[in-house]
Amino acid sequence: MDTRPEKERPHAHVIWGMHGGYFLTNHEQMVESLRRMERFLGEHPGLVYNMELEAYTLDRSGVALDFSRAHSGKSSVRLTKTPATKRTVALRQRFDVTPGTWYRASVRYQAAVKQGGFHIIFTAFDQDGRWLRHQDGARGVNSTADKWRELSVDTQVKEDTAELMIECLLYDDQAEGVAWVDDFTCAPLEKN
Ligand SMILES: [Ca+2]
Repeated sequence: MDTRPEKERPHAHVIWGMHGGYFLTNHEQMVESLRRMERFLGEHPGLVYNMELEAYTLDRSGVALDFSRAHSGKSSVRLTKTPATKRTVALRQRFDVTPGTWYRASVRYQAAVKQGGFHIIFTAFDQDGRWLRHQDGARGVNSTADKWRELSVDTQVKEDTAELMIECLLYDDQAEGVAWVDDFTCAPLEKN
């Protein structure tokens, strides 16, 4: 992840990694990565990616680039979800952390959600990669009326924690609607 101070960072974007997580990167790399992902998924139609978290399956078909809406650059990422048992649609990234450190995550979003909600949330894992807990999170509004809004949340790493995951998602599995996300960032806070 990009650990430079926020004022030194370019606008951040997300790309899908081989392990199913999302990385922060620049616009060009995100576009290229999503095109590769679309090709790959097109060639492997039966492939299903299982997340260990709450036994939820990440529904990759719900994630797409949208060049019709952008907070920065030329596009945003569109998350689309219909009610489906134990399936979720999310952008997420896991990263190593040091206990005591504060992190701030922020995302610009638009939402048109009929049921459930658009959330940003941190999840903690121990040194063996085991799920510990959800911790700080925030919920967006369900209708932004085509305007960009910001959602942000701070969290401090607890003593038992070796990794954090940050994600924005449509939750819960019965959620229905669309959210557009852009400039999704996560970085240590200056007060560390
Ligand atoms: Ca963008």
